[in-house]
Amino acid sequence: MTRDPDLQLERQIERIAGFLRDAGSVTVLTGAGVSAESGIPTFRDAQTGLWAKYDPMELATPQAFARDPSLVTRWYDERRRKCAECKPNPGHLALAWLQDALEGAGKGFTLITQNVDRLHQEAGSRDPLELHGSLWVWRCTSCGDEREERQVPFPEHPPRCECGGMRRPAVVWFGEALPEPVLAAAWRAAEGCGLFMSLGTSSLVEPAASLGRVAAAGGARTVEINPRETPLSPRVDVSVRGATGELLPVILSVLEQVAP
Ligand code: BV8
Ligand code: ZN
Repeated sequence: MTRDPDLQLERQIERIAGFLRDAGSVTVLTGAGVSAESGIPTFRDAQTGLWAKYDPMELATPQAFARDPSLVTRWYDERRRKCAECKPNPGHLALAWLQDALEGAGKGFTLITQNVDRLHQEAGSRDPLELHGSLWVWRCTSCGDEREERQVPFPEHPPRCECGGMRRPAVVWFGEALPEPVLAAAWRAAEGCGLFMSLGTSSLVEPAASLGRVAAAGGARTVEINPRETPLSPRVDVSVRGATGELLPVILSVLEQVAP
């Protein structure tokens, strides 16, 4: 194994491009790290300003909403305001290009995301599986009405439904079950793929964190891109230390050269 980090990185990139060329179907799981280069703080980044004294793990729960619906919806509204200023980065755009290239070649492609910012859709990705819902969709806790809300900020917290009920973000909170059909589709996409890529996720939140193991058990090649080591790192074929916004475009440019 070479000691030269640049040469090692170059070899890792070539291996991943080869996996992409050879795989009949590719499944990608993204986490908050993919949106980091768009300026959206990751879940584990220290909260800033007003929110510095709150732990996201505490606020992203049904108990927090029941206890203080105004505080929790103001936190989400602040995140919506932040997201509204942010644009997809080269990592998001590379994944949209990859989907076009693979589906254009008659191959399978599934994008599974833990992110709630919808930047993948804004970048052109089609039909991503949103395991944890979306910051932009809000559900009435009384009548269940659910709709996309793009007005930023809300006039009141919590925002209200026409029926007078409180609206909550249609995200999956800690302790809540993931939407069954979405989780089942993600599980199948992990089990049946030839290549699984875990991008920008700390691989700590379940059940999303199990998808890499499911893919490997199904015989897939496995790849991880993350500046830091995660619990998945020792278990994948290639774990690259780096930023997705930088590395994904490089990998795809190598793929374009090697693809038949
Ligand atoms: C459930 C929406 C059951 C809300 C989110 C088993 C063991 C232990 C605990 C559990 C378990 N099973 C379930 C649990 C409990 C819990 C859990 O997993 N806890 C963990 C913390 C131990 N899971 C749940 O509660 C789930 N529900 O299992 O329900 C059930 C079943 C039936 C009936 C009732 C209940 C629900 C989990 C979903 C929670 N909601 N989001 C919101 O966003 O406000 S999760 C939230 O945190 C995000 O969506 C995201 O998914 C997650 C954070 O993970 P990451 O995306 O990885 O982000 P993170 O900040 O952690 O890491 C960023 C990474 O990026 C880092 O590694 C960093 O190095 C890297 N990075 C930084 N810059 C870059 C980069 N990478 C690449 N490029 C860069 N430039
Ligand atoms: Zn209502």
